[in-house]
Amino acid sequence: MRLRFTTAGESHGRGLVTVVEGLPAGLPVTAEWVDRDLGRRMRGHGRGGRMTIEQDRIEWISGVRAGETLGSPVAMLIANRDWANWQEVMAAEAAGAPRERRVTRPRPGHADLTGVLKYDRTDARDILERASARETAARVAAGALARRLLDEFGVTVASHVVALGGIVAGAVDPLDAPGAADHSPVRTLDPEAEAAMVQRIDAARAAGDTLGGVVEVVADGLVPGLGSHVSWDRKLDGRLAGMLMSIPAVKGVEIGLGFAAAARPGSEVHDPIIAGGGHAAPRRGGNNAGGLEGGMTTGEPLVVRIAMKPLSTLMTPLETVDLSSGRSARAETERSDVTAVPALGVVAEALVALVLADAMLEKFGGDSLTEMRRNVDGYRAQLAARWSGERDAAR
Ligand code: EPS
Repeated sequence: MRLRFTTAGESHGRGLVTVVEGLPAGLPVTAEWVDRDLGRRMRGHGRGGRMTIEQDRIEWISGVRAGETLGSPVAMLIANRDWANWQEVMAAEAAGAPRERRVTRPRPGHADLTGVLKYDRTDARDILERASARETAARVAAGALARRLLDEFGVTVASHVVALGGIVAGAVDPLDAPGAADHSPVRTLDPEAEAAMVQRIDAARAAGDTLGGVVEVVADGLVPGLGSHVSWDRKLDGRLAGMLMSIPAVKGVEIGLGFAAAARPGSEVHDPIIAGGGHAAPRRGGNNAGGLEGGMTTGEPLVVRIAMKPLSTLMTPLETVDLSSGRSARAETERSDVTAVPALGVVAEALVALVLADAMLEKFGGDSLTEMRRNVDGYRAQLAARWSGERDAAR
């Protein structure tokens, strides 16, 4: 792995920290660029009260000077504004003081119960503070830097909601409407479905319930050959699926036609390769593969769908056990969202950008952006030469 990142921070602690290592030197970056994605993650109909408290933005800690990366680890801090209300509860050192706001009624579906068993805790807050999807803000900050690198090479990553609470949006190619999803309260591109999704969220809120859904991420402008067929851990399909499955509440990932391909004969699945004739590169007669063949990008748009289960904090709580008495109880009703599916798209974009930037760095290396650009240009020229016949002539 060339581009590594790690995050630290509890949901109601002082803040979230992100460290990104492996970016080339000389990449122009601004806090505004990162904050734009942080802002996009916070929006969406169905979000809870926390998003009215926070104004997520980063503070550079290291790795950037005069607006450019140095090639050293980039560290960023996102302060939690809510920390002001939680300082006593979340204090690192509270000698002898009784713990406040203990959570002893674990929420089915959350990390609460298994976490307290595994980490030998009596207060599930010790688990939920880190299991909270608040951590995804730190990943979005890392992803914004990856997106900045991809942007230098004309690669774009976008997303839209294709299903929410069982309402399915009509098929739209997000590449035809760049940025349009950000104008929808549920980040969908189908206005009819949008109205129905908003209604369903309102009904779920009234019922104290939560909703899941499906988002699609599309990356365009990729060179063919990112990832590799040669070893399992270099296959891009697996790297994308693993990364996306690590998002809280995500239960499924599909690439291209995904599960639907399993029901079709091969003749209706594989995208024909159509000769360009003469000096033109061949083109593909479709993109059921979702831009990946043999664990490598084909150069067609990368299309990934991600399914999220409904959030596990229900305001009409489910049955659980009280850890302090061992008796049956109703689960904790910690503040939460009705749905975070619109935000999921922004988080998934960030993680797809991180995987793609890592694959770009693996193929094109480079300590500096200049060096990386030279390598990318060289590869592009090599590919172009193949179809022009120059390469064969030179052999
Ligand atoms: C989130 C912040 C959290 C939750 C949500 C995601 O803030 P708080 O717990 O203070 O309300 O709104 O977390 C969950 C849904 C969860 O299950 O953990 C955020 O910043 O995205």
